[in-house]
Amino acid sequence: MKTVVFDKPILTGDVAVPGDKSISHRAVMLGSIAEGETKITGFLDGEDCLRTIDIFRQLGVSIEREGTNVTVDSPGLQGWQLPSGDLYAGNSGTTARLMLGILAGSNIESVLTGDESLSKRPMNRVTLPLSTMGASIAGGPDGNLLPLTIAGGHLTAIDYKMPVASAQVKSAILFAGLNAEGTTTISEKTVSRDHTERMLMQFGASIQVDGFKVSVKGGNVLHGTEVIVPGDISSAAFFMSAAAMIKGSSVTFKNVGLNPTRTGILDVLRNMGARVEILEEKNGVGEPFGTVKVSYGELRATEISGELIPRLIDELPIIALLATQAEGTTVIKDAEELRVKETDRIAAVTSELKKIGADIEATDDGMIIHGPTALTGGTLTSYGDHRVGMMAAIAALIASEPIQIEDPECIAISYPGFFEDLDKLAQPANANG
Ligand code: SPQ
Repeated sequence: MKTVVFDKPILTGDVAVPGDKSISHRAVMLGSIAEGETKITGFLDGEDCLRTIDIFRQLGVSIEREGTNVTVDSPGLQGWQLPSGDLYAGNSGTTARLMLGILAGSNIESVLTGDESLSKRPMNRVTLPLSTMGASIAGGPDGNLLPLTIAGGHLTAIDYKMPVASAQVKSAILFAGLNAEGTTTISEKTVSRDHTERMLMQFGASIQVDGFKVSVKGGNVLHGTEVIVPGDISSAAFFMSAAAMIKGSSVTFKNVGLNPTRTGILDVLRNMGARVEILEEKNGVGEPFGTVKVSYGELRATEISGELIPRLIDELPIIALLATQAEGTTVIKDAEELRVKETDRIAAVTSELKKIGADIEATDDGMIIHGPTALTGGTLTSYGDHRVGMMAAIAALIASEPIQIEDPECIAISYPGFFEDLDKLAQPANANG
């Protein structure tokens, strides 16, 4: 249990949030699939990404890590060794789903497991298309739940139309496609985060992106390279939202990822009336990044739906809190995917914000929030979900009484150092001049 009492009225200054979780996972995965050395800088040393490293070490890949610098030295996927035990993905959906695609095309037989939350999350969105490619995956009801046994073997390319907008499904099939006979093509209805596509190009895969379609040719050997991981905009979103809500606040985010498939939060902050300035934008190798300043503005309600949803899916818990401080009714819809995250985020966010006085209701595919409302204090649970835990901590900044957070440790899944950065940014009002 952690009690958060906000006794400094504004947030101001600079912060460099930790490395992007999605990009960190993929860098270790592709570094391990590729032959030779991959050097990663800015790696996220959060719990989820450490589970990905552990799995590849068990498969015989040499991975050395000094803080956020990681060196992967791999014989390539065909040279991996049989693991001596189960491969444990912990709480990480990305690790589990992407590993299924990778292992399906290897020559390894292994068992993939996860923690209690991950063992309830659906895997058949990945195991069904992989089975069509010829993958042998057994376990759970119809291959839907961990633990799953994967016997790697010969795969055949498919042409797959994605029923859900999911970067994890897309990435799992692309990874399987690397080792399949023929060219695998995936069509999305709405573009989801494209880090896998960008990184496959960096590692020398034969990949083509054409609007909503991605194709990868099987059989090419990948070679190790250098990956620079920018700061995670999904982590920055918590302090961006705090700065937008607290009068007098202004925070500058350095080296933060600005991939357009992830910047929906900036569009929402602008639409709601916060001040958002891109001070610098660079096109790094593979991923754009830059410096962003977010300052307080008088907030108004907005609607968040359709193609915007995949561009900010993980930011919806903090956006719901933001909406409690906006004038009018904010509607979030088309976000039923929130129900199958680390927890049911529609139910969790609604129940926790209601406890402290928010006027919020859950719908099947989103939330409706009437604002502005003054928030009181109380005990909030994270449900073991890092994004709900951080939302609770930011709620404490605007609540009239202290907020206790049950199970705050889960925040280290994506943002180790979250409370230290919060302490650094919190200032007495006169610090802003
Ligand atoms: O890895 P995990 O547990 O699935 O993490 C989450 C998160 O909030 O950190 C979702 F719970 O992020 C997903 C994200 O929602 C990470 C991700 C990726 O790296 O590919 C894609 C999104 O999931 P999906 O199901 O839409 O593909």
